[in-house]
Amino acid sequence: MDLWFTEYQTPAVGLACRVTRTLLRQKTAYHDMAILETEAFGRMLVLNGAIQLSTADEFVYHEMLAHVPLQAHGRPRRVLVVGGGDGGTVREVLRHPSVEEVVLAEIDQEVVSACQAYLPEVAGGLSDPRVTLAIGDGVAHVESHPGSYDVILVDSTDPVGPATRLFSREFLESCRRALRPGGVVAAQTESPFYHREVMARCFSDFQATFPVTGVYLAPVPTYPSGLWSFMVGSLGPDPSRPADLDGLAAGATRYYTPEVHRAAFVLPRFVQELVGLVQPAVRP
Ligand code: AG3
Repeated sequence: MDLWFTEYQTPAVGLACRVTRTLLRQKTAYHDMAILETEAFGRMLVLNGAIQLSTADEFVYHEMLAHVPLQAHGRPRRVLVVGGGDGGTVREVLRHPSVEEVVLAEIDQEVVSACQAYLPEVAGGLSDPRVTLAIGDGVAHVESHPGSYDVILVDSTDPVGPATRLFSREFLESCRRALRPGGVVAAQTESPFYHREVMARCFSDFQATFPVTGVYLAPVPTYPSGLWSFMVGSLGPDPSRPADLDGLAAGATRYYTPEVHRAAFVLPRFVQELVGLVQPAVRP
């Protein structure tokens, strides 16, 4: 039988993958969830039709969401992950020797359980003694923890449904208040090809909220357009520079290196224009 899953990334574009096994299909309170085995990308977590990760390329996304802000901070001890119920971001955070506690504020317990069952290489870190699971509303968690975290990582789904509030200026404000001095916030902020308005609005919100901000990019083949963006807001450290400390063991990562960290902030002209870092050029 020839089974295919297609994510419709726009009404006119889809990414179609041949499915060798459907491991799970479940309706939760928040998501229509599937875990699929695909021929091209390994296992995949799909929520409401959108690919959240594949075991072939999740390392790029999770390493870049976690290590850029953690390395910029230098000595993170308490870290919050909002969303990210698959555990991939937490797994990367745990690689930092200075980290003492990671809190995962995820709204959907069923996503956590499914990933623990079917994606152990992604979710395995969730049983680490340094990890606390806070199942519930991430916005409420951030609001009720002022001055608590060195680094906050927003590992959300697309800005539709439950995740919409994670893309609001009020939420960023609460994140700033939840930071300790010198703290850093990073968020996944969609594709510069398909989500220009989201990126433009998000970056102006970051700039209005944090004294130091940055935008960086990484390739994620299974996400819409394959080019993904992240934004970072800092109360002190320059986010584009890894602190001069030997935080990560050499060889612990497959995508992230200090050189990749700095290079990821070098933006193509059209991305600089769309987030307002340069004036749009007048082109013939
Ligand atoms: N969160 C970002 C997924 C966005 C992908 N969008 C899409 N496929 N339409 C990923 C969660 C992984 N921890």
